[in-house]
Amino acid sequence: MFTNIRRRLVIALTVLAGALCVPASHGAGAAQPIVGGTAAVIDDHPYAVFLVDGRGDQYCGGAVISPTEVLTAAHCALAVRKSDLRVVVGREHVDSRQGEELGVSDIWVAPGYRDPLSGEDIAVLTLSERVSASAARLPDSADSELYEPGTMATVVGWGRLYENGPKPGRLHAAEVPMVSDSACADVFRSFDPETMVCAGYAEGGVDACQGDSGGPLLVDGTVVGIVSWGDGCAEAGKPGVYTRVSTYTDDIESDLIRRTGE
Ligand code: 4AZ
Repeated sequence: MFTNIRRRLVIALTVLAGALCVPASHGAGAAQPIVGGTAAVIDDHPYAVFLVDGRGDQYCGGAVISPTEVLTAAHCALAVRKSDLRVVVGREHVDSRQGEELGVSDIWVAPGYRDPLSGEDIAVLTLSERVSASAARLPDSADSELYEPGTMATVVGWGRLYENGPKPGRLHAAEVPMVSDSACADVFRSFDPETMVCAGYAEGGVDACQGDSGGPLLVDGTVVGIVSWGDGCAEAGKPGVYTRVSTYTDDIESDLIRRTGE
């Protein structure tokens, strides 16, 4: 009798453990968040913001870098009239009312920016009010170890689950390894190691995608990259291309000091 109960208990616990241990992945080929990532909690990425256009639609990402500044891609900052652009801070689900929405009082765009493929795809939005969300760190201009090929980085955003696929409507995060400049230059003729850096697996499967632009690529909480461009999403042999943030840290910090004295 006693052993029977014990055996049932063991069976019940085994079933329960099995249910709890189902992997988060949805099987090969299934659509996954960002591409190949998982749903993420805003409290784990409090610096992560999204940009909405005049119709209130999410179209890009960004990262809080100070109480009044958001880092994003130049092509995101210039896509919408400044008076229409709103920054949403602290909201995990696009359709919720969590967090806050702020206007933009000023936009700094890298002076040499023309289009993403030419590099310099970086901008700083000044928010109309201060936010309490904790900021992501900027890399030192000499922080080369964060860019070591193979270093694992996290990309977060509200973008598509696969090329031309649906948007999940919530924050997702994925892990990708940093790629060497020479490997990236072999793939993309317009790759510029001064202003860009690549990340992704040789076999593909994990990547940023449409709508993730402007969002951060982080190593240990430091924004090493900004989602900029790519050839499709998560294809084998085609890493994502990010703006190399360390090239601009001095520019961003001197601009910040000039305008806010902080
Ligand atoms: C985009 O269109 C986009 N796979 C962003 C990132 C990548 C591709 C496209 C990288 O916003």
